[in-house]
Amino acid sequence: PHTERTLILVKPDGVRRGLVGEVLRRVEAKGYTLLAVELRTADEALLAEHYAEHEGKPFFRPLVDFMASGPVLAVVAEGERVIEGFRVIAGATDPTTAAPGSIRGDLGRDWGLAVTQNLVHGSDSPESAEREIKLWFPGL
Ligand code: DAT
Ligand code: MG
Repeated sequence: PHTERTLILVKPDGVRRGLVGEVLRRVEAKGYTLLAVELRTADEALLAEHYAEHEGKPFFRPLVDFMASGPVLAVVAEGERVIEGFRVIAGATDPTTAAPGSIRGDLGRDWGLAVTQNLVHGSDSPESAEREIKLWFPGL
């Protein structure tokens, strides 16, 4: 067995569009366990830290501004290879080419060049997951 934890975010576009339940439904239907779920508006410091790997890129500032534009649903989910598994459920970064059946492929609408508003975030490695869970849920 390879039980892991991952950090999932329903981004402000997903919350605004009422897709929180839809995302959680897909996570639970797959068999992952929810360990923490919290709706909150993140401040810029947290978001800059969360997206530290993208600092200096042209989309960094718009990305942080967008992520601070409203509440996000922060989730810690646990399960067998959940880090990779949720990335598959989320689909490719760009909603235009994300596969049908994935959250971004089925529901993403930010087609075109801007891929900032793509509904969800999922940690991309065990190291990222540990770092991000500590950041969003220091007590967990
Ligand atoms: P992912 O969220 O699939 O892990 P990422 O870590 O490369 O993608 O980028 C983080 C977020 O930044 C992504 O969800 C949307 C935004 N983003 C990435 N590339 C972008 C680009 N070229 N233009 C605008 N936003 C971008
Ligand atoms: Mg990423």
